[in-house]
Amino acid sequence: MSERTLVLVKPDGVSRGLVGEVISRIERKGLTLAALELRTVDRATAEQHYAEHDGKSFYKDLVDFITGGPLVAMVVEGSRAIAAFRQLAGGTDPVEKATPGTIRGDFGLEVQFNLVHGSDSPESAEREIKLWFPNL
Ligand code: RTP
Ligand code: MG
Repeated sequence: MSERTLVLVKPDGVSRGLVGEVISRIERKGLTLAALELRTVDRATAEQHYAEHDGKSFYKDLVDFITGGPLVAMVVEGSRAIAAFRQLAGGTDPVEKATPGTIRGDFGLEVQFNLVHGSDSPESAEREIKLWFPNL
């Protein structure tokens, strides 16, 4: 059964020229693109996207960072797409958690600059796809 997930190449991934690398890994895994757009996100959208982290110590830095430059938002589709992309991304901390062979493990050093986002559950995916691609 096919599933959809919301993937972001965050501003650090875009500025480092890793958009093609991320898309290539998604495609090689066997997942497909249902939507894709380069955009600079406004504060309200970023705050809704990361609402679960409101109040945490890193929340303001996270919203500042995600709104600080263009990012690539996409809807990725395929069998078990949510878990499959989280596997490609690797753990949140690129050094402590992500292993080599994952996007964060191969290209990241700092938890704030961990290059990509992927929805973490079917409920998150539905909410995030509605937020980023309301017409899809
Ligand atoms: P994401 O939502 O961006 O895909 O990342 P995630 O599920 O792996 O991690 P999550 O817990 O949802 O955290 C969201 C983002 O907040 C930043 N963060 N900073 N201790 C910290 O400074 C800290 N913890 C989390 C990361 O950029 C993380 O991706
Ligand atoms: Mg998350």
